[in-house]
Amino acid sequence: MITISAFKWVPPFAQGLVRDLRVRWALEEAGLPYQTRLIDPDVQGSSEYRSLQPFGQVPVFQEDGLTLFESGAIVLHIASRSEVLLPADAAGRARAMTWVFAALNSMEIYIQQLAEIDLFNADQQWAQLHRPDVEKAVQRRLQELAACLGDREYLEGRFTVGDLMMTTVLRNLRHTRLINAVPTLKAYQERCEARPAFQRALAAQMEPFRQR
Ligand SMILES: N[C@@H](CCC(=O)N[C@@H](CS)C(=O)NCC(=O)O)C(=O)O
Repeated sequence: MITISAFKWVPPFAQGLVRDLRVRWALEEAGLPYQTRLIDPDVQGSSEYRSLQPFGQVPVFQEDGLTLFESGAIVLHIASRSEVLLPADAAGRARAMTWVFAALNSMEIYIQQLAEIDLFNADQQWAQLHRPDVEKAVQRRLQELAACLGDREYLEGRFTVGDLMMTTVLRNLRHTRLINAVPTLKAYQERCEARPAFQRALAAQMEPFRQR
């Protein structure tokens, strides 16, 4: 049985954003059952957990003696087992994987900077000075992504793991109006998040938070 790690609890601003969401979503799309290991800060700091995830973060993926960390690597590993996530043809697979890296390397690095400023450092002077430039960089990337998407439903025409990763990255802007300002992306994100597999993944992440 696949086991993934996730947090027992996170503050409301992070609920629905924690990176086990993308792994849960991939597992749901692939139809692979899984169980969760819910952890807290004590476990995060333990040598046992660090031996699975060197940085003490979630998610960790475990199955039959294989342990993986880094949500991108985990999601690609899951995707390799499902044509829902990765097309059968080699070129299609390569293009879908390219979008996973684009989401993580060309979008998330900017979006994460904005989230760090707004959610963790809003009262710091350096953050206030830096924010306009970071917001501009995010806006530029969003416009470029929207231009590339054009009037297609998904980045490769059909849904792939690239859309899954891109959607989870775009969600980190939910505290802003930046996605709303780009109607193509707003519709794209809504389309991806309407997938039943996403809804199941989100409900599963939120479940333990509600119990507290
Ligand atoms: N690059 C890693 C980042 C993982 C990550 O940032 N996880 C966050 C939750 S979304 C975490 O565990 N934060 C707690 C910490 O860093 O101590 C991945 O994609 O798996």
